[in-house]
Amino acid sequence: MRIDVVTIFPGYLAPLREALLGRAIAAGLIDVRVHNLRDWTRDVHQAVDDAPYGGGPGMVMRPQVWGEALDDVLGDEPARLIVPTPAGVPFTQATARRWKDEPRLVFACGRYEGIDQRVVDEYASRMPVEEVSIGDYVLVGGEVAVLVMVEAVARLLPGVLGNPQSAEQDSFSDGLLEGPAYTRPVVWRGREVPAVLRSGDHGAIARWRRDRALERTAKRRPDLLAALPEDALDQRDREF
Ligand code: 6GU
Repeated sequence: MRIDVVTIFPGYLAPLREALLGRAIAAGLIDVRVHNLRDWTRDVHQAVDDAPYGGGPGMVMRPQVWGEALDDVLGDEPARLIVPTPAGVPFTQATARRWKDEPRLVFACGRYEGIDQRVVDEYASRMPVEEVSIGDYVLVGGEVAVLVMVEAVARLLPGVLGNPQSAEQDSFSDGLLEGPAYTRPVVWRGREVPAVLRSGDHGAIARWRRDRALERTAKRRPDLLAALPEDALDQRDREF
């Protein structure tokens, strides 16, 4: 998968080269290219923003510089354009699953009060464009949201995770939060690892894990339980 990020703070994306993502890049599984929006300014001040029409606080990113940058970065390789914004549609695990099969994602990071809306409207007339938010809080710009989204997508790509089963068994993959996990020693500060996990009874372990996942989801995310499809819970789940 090829990933392009256009931003006025390229340094913000440096963590993409660390750890799991860094290894995926080094292994050639993803090709990440970060571009500085200011490279496409033509004025001496390299201005990327201007005052909003209609008044109000903050600044809006100018359409000309975005248009030139995106025309160059997009070239003629088909891509999906992603615009991170707190005013976007929520990014979820389902979004990550949908994007993982795309050959190319291009992220346009806005700062200030956002990018002139005509940029989104213009590119939406030629290609798939999505304005997405990573949660109900406001960040200073889209860069951190891009780190979040790229990591969520990249770990679903074949060969990126050491054990592909981890991606399948995660929180959200079955619509429930994952329950607690334990490792050695059996007793730590007087706290014991639940006996069932040491029993070797795989059926009992699976049932216990399912119950803890249901319990945790009911307590922390009742909205997720309510949203499960009709057939997601079996009789035994309901009894729990
Ligand atoms: Cl994608 N961008 C910004 N600036 N703030 C956010 C966000 C994105 N998602 C949640 N808050």
